Amino acid sequence: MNEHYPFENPPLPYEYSGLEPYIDTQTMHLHHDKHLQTYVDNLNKLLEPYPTLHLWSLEKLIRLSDRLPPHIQMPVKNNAGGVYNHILYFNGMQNKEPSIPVGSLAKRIDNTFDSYDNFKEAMTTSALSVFGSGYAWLVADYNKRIKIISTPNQNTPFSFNLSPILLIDVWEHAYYLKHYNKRVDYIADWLSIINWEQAENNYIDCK
Ligand code: MN3
Repeated sequence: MNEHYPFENPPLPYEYSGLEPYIDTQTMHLHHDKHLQTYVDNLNKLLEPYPTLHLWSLEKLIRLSDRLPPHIQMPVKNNAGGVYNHILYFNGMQNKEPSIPVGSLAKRIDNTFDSYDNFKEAMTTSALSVFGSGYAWLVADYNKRIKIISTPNQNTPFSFNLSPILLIDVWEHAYYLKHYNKRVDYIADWLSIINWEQAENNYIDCK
């Protein structure tokens, strides 16, 4: 699923209420069923007239957006980014196990940030620094070195040749119903439900 056009909105990997009390059920309904669905629908509408693009993956559409017909470059990049980022974000959370780094990524976080607490602080600072809408990311370069970056709008780390490991959506729709304007509280809640097994898999898969 979602190898190429027509893209679909995959179901959440947990119940809508599965992240309570950190992220509320209503936010998850709106975020998945309305926001992500809109990106999926817009992307499919944009690609529909271009059969030659129907076998392109999401990642290829984002990475090679400058090879698309000029007038769809920006909207495809934005909407493909919206689909890619949200699926990664939803898959990157869980509320079943204690949320602590595992495997090779846990070691790398200790080496890079000295401690998990320092990592959390750096991630919080980055997520707070996003002006307006965007994301904070843990990413890896081609040497598997990791760092934290932030991006505006629906941009992705692919523009910098970096591979995503995990991300936090700091668009207000991700937290406003529960956390109001207190982004810092939402970040703390997100840090409690990171799916570190998934992050480790993403790290292992980094090219
Ligand atoms: Mn969002």
